[in-house]
Parts: sequence; C-alpha cells; structure tokens
Amino acid sequence: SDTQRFMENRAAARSELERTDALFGAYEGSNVLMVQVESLQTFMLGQSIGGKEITPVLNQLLKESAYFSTFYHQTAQGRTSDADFAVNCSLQPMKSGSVFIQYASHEFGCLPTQLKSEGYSTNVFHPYQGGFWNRNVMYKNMKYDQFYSMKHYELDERLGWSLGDKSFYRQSMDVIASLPQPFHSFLISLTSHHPYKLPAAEKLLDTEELTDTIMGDYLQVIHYADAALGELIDRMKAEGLWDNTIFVLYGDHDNSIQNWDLYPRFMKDTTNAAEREQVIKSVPMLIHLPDGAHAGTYNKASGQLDMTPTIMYLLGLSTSEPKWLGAPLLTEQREETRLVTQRNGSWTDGHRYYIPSADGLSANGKCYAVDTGELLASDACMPMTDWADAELTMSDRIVMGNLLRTFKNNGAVEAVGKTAS
Ligand code: GP9
Repeated sequence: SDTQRFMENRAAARSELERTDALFGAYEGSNVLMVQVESLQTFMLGQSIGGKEITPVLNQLLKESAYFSTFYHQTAQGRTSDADFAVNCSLQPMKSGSVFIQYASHEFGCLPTQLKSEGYSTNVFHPYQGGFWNRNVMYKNMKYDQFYSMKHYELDERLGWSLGDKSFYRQSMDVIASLPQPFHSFLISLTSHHPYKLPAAEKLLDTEELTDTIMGDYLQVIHYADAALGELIDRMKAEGLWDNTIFVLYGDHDNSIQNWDLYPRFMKDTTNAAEREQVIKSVPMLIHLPDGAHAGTYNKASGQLDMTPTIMYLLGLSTSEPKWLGAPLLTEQREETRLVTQRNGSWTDGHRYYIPSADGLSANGKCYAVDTGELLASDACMPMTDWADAELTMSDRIVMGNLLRTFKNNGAVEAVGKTAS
C-alpha cells in the first residue's frame, strides 16, 4: 500500500544513518530519564525580570547539553496526551480528540514498548488521577511496568492541580533510585499547568509590569518549575545516576496565553503572524548525555515526533522498521529537507513557515520567511505543503486503521484481514 511505502521510505532514511554514523549506539545500555514539563515554552529561556533569571537552572543546563533551539511541539486538542503520544510513539496526534482516548487499544511502536523488549524497566510518573486522558488504559498498552499516578504519592506539597513538582520529583526519585537498571523513567510534571496560580510564599519573582496578569503568574510558576528541576538533577547526581543516564527534557505545549499585549518584552513584533506562530509552537528540548558530550546548540528545525527515533538511535536500537515518522536528531548527516509538520497543516523546514488558510486550500495558505517574518509568494512553500499533508494523511490511516499490526517483519504485510489503504 502507499501508506506502507511512505513509512518504509522514512525507515530507509533512518536505516542509512544507522549504518554510517558512529553516534548510533554510542550510549548503548544507558538509563533514560525523560521529563515532560507542563506548558514550558522556549521564550522563557534566558530571560530575566525584576533582576532575577526566570529559568536559571535550565539556562545553565542547556549549556551543558545538546540543546535544540528550533524545536516545536506538535500537539492539538489532546494537549498533554498529544505531546506524550508524539514524543513516545512518533506519530501525529488526531485532528480532534486524543489518540489516548480514541485509539488506546491500537498497536504502536512506542518507546516504552521498545525499551521493555530490550530488558529495560519502564515506568511512568504523573501526580494526577490515573484516568485523566485515559492514561491507565493507554499506559498498559504502551507496556510500562507501572504507572505511578496521584494515588501513589503523599500529597505533602499541595500546589496547582495536585502535588507540587518538588515533592513529585522527590517521591518519584525514591522509586527510580531503587529500580533495576537499565531503566526508562518518564516523568510528567503538573505544577506549571494553567491557570498558573501559586500561593504568595512561592512567588519569588518581582514580575514588574506583568504583576497581577496571567503572564506574571506564568513566569512565577515557570520559575518554581525550574527550581524543582534543579532539585531533581541534584538528586540524580546524589544517587550516582547523572553519569549513566540520558536525561531528556522538553516542554509539552504552549501556555494558551494569547493576549499579545502581554508579550512585548519576549518577542520582536507581536503583530507578525509568523512570529506569533513561532512563539506558540516553540518549546525547549535538551538532551544531556552521560559524559556531557555533544553539548552545544543545534538549530535545525525539529519536533516532538523526532524524539523516540533519537533516543533509540543513541541506545543503538534500530528504527529500520516502518513504525515511526520522526528522524534521529544529533547527527550531522540528518537530511536537510525534513519538515516539522503540525496537525493543522502548518509546517516549517527552519527557513519557511507555512500557515494554512481556514478553507484548507494550499494556494490560500500563507508562506513566511522564518528569519525576517516576511510574507512570501505562496508557491515558495510548494511542494512541501503537499508533503506535510501526506504525512498527516498517512499517520491518520495508521492510527485510526490500526495499520502497524499489519507492518510486521520489517515491512512485510501480514494477512490480518484488513487492507492497509
Ligand atoms: C493532567 C494534565 C493535563 O493530568 O496532564 O494537562 P493538559 O492536557 O490539560 O495540559
């Protein structure tokens, strides 16, 4: 089928890299600890307010890590669950709804499933009700050994929706420190969730003109989340885990603050559609490798779908099967022409940013230059707009039609009754 061929082409490109790049497998056998940070956006990094850095921990950490400065979330209505699915399963989320809720019984090549089959202990941690986003069901399907949800935590630091990040990381690390190694631990933070309210005692910034606005509250909560991440990293070091663990951190999605009057100190031109789109879609992503190697800033456009192929690549686990859409980052040989495709049909290759029109016709969409924000002729974005649409169509066929179960044996279709496309 054309769906299978499409996925095999992606797999072939990854496979070629695996054969030729020394980085493939360079961190074989390492633990993997991933933190998905609620509502953390790139425009927060490197900023100060009232004489204090907003994210001092992250500002330092990104210097010691491979930091992806042009990294995009790829979420839609499924928000946090979409980020989880895009990152861990390397397929597109749904146009409406959430894969976690609608297709939790379908077969995917998610990272915990892959690592479990390699002998990893795989655990997921999130201090909220286990049924939210259907996580109880989806995480069983993803083959985690255990989902540590709110009921597994002592609520000894009540902040935001439930438990504060500091206690969440501390109690999660109590579990992680005694896991059989190698482990894969996935932590999903919560304190920095909308509406970003903290008690006065936790508000440590002078937010100047933004005080008493939602943006001021957002800065306060991101400052708290940053300090909590610092405690997590200190604990990993104290447990002797910093030097044998691939530490991955990224923001899940935007903060849903769309009052552009609150942004002037964080962006050049609040009226430019391309710049707004960049701010909304850009989340930080960094990978700290066990020996601190490959630290530096990587500025090729990349997105959440690239993360599972990247981690598997570092561990030396082949992604030559046609299960994933993404491509490994951190390799010099990465193709130049890969797009980061958004669920609504937007895409960027790092040079151009395409925003579709409400009528969905590609000729009516808007094509911008990323560096200047200038509006280009719409044909400057062709044929990439068609490629982005093809990615969305193929991904939908796979997710909705449960097609990966037909793609086994490295692409050879098994007779299971349902045709692939
Ligand atoms: C709660 C949290 C919700 O479990 O993950 O996040 P949201 O999807 O609303 O950003």
